[in-house]
Amino acid sequence: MTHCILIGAPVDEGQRRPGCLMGPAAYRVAGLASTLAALGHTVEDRGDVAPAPGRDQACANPAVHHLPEIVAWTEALAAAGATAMEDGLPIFLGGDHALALGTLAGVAAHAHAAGRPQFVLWLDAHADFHTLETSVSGNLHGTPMAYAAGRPGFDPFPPFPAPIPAENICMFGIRSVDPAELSALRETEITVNDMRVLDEHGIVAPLRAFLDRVRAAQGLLHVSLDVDFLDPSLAPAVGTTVPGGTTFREAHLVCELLHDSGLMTSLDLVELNPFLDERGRTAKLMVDLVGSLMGRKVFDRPTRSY
Ligand code: 4U7
Ligand code: MN
Ligand code: MN
Ligand code: MN
Repeated sequence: MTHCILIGAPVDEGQRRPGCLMGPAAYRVAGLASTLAALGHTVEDRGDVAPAPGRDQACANPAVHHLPEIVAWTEALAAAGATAMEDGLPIFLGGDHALALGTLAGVAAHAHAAGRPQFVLWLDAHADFHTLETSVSGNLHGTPMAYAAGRPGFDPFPPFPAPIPAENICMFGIRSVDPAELSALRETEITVNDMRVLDEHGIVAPLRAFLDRVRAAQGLLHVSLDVDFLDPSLAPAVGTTVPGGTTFREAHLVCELLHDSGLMTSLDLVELNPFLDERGRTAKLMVDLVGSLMGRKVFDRPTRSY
């Protein structure tokens, strides 16, 4: 039994297609709390985080937009995240992926204070490894992983509390990386399991290898699940569709293996844009994936399985 803490993060300013701000409401309507309760967990909904008003921020890259708002979100979500880590398992309901600038800062600060290494599992079509200088779109939802890894170029933001070592970061589902991200990633030891890796080796062996490392280090594990990790044919409610994403079963299997590992300590659900959904199917799929993450299964193992 886990104490699940729902934290709404209706961030919409990290990209240019309005609608992600409706994400927390859509997860609530799709039955996230009752799904968790039915699995035997306790659920505390802390409502939506409200950021302070943005302060003017200087930025050399003219493409970057809504920087004051995203800095304010980062501060508010880092505080909410670090507090929630004391009390249970925070589940951040996005909101676009810029919210992870704050959630990663919050969980990393908590891990640092607790003397535990922080790990990150990044489930996304994109690496989100831009700095404020390299972003071409200027959309800050493309930057959180770079901030958390301690890349320079985030001066307007609070200094990242305890940058996450590259060896502790693992990405799955990657299939759209910009040139500046690629050259930066090549300089790091971040594990990038792109779709080619998953096609060739399947999802199980690379995921187990990473989870074994988390366990051996007694690490805390933040999972950041971007809707576009899934193939857009399954999950249409997203602004940045990229073909060739994970299948229904691949996504559930990742969640099931994560549950069996018992290692996940915090979770982001990001990039859901309910305005683009088809009768709530993407919201419902995301809630079902959280069900798998939190222990739903057909048979309780160990049973005779085959
Ligand atoms: B998401 C992009 F150019 N790299 O920087 C950019 F391809 O949170 C996309 O993963 C970023 O959905 C996608 O704008 C951010 C683009
Ligand atoms: Mn993302
Ligand atoms: Mn993405
Ligand atoms: Mn997106």
